[in-house]
Amino acid sequence: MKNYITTPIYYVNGEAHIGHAYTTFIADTVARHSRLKGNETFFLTGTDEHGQKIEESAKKAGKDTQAFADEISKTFKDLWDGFDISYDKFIRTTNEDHKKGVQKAFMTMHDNGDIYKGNYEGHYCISCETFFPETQLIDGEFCPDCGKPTNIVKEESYFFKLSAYEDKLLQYYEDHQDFILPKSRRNEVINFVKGGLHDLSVTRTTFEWGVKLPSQMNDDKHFMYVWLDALLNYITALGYGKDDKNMDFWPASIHMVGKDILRFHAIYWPAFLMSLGLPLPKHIGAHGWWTRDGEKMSKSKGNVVLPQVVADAYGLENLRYFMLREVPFGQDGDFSQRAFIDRINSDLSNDLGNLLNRIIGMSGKYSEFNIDSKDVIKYHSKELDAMASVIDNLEPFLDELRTHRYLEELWKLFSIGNKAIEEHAPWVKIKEDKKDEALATVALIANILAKASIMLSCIMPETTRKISQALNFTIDTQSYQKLILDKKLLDAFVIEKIPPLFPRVEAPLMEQEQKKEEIIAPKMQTKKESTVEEDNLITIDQFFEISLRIGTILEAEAVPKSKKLYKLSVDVGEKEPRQIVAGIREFYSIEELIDTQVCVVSNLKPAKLMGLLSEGMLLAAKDEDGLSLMRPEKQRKAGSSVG
Ligand code: ME8
Repeated sequence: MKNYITTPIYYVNGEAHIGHAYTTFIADTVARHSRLKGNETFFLTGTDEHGQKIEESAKKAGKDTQAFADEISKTFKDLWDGFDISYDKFIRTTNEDHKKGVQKAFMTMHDNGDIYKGNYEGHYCISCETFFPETQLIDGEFCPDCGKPTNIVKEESYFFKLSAYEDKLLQYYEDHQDFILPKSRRNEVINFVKGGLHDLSVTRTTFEWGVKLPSQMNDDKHFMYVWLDALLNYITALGYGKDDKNMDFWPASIHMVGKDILRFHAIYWPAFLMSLGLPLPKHIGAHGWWTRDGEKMSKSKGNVVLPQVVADAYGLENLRYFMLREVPFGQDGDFSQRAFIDRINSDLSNDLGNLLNRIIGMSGKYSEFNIDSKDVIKYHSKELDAMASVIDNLEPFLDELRTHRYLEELWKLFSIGNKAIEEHAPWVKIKEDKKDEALATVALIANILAKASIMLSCIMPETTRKISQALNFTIDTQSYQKLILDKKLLDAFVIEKIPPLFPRVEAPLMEQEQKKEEIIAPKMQTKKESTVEEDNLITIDQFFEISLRIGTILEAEAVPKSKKLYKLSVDVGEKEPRQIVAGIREFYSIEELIDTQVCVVSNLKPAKLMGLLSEGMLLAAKDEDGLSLMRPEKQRKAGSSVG
């Protein structure tokens, strides 16, 4: 069987964080397990390098766009290489082969009657590289996905006839119930399609950092919409548009993505593929968010946890285990060192590590490290049956990407082992002169560890390699066949003493985080039981991270082409007044603002609204009847702190 597994191609607008690592870890796990089973496997990852967002990030960094993309793309590749991610190809959308493939696809869709020229006017979010209808905007201005201001873009554009695919898509979801994983996300996609699909603008004339239209189109003004360009990477990586060399891996077994980009993968991408006459991927796996202290982690927010820093502190494979065990697939998870340390100490050190240490110790004492499975069936058929039933039921969890359940079930093997040691107490059997029975228990544990290691190898490849080395066997397709499928036992061997694999961790290891963790740890540990209200509490320190100041409005003018915005000049006690763009025009006249005081969030990252820099935000209360600015009851000096 051929399996094709992909990660999203990551934007090169910043370094990878643990959210990106999570997607990559799951995909790597699926790819490794597929190879273990003897399937021909192609695992793709890479970087998404076109579009306005990248162009602007490069400009901000004062770099040439291609040089900037090269630099950031390399940080992703280096990270995955250092993490031993088993990808077969790292694709970059600025590669010539990819661009040719995109042009071929565009031409094919065009020739099939799915692309036409028209005009587009809409609210565009550069950060998400997406248009949104006015009805979806927050306060008529802001992006419903990332909260940033949108810009009104009016331009000539080529459109893809997405609307023509509504019924076909709905039929496909109906016929393939497990197309979207977890299944709980199906309805969200189905409802979106049922709500009506608009044709999709697939070219832009407002930027040039993208793939040109095919020369046959004779239209130099237009560049491909970055999502059309990006999604096609999944086939150009296989040689589409060049030599089709690896197209026999198509359709993909799974596109692993975060829930933020499910719509692109479950709606747009299948429609593009239908237009190209290609089969659709078998599954789209959409996982949840990793948050940091309850907030979405993202490059643009700057609250990221860097995977290399965590891996250096706690170990790469501990991190893989933690991320895949801690969070039910599809749900959001919070990164907490406390929870991480608990997993290392209880699951890895106590359950798995101790079992290995115990049999190394016992076999050393009782049989000079010799282990022989010959009497295991005689004394431990109950445990062997229990073990077989756990293993028989394991793989469906991985097929559905439910890694937390997969690991939870896998850990039952260690419980079987620990219970057998307590029940059979080999040290008592030795004293009672029942050496065969004592050694059978030791051999049972060795077999449990061997089988568990094979099944755990996709998640902890290096750790399980060390265990298999101690147990004198190799984890590969043959041992998978023998010990897992054929349910055989290990041949007699001499166990190799190895140092403990999982030293206990007593305190947070990421220095700069220690203080913060101490404050948030109790909340994290009780998270599952706690109420929503408790989860929303913040500490006084967190409150004081926000700088609130009294500001005096010196000037106000309406922002052209906007019904809602004023450009204000506000004195917040600094040398120069600040420019603040505020969406209050419907509620206040200019006269009602000038020379009055307001409350300003003064340490907000500057942002652009309608192309104007805004260096702060005014506090206001809003309900269905209107909006009121928060003002000091009596005049205060400009710049006075509020709190
Ligand atoms: O969307 N938690 O690239 P991107 C969990 N180039 N996963 C997260 C995460 C978080 N906080 N933040 C990011 C793009 N991710 C496009 C994709 S594919 C044809 C084009 C992961 O760099 C998650 O997998 O913004 C998400 O879908 C992906 O990174 C987005 O990466």
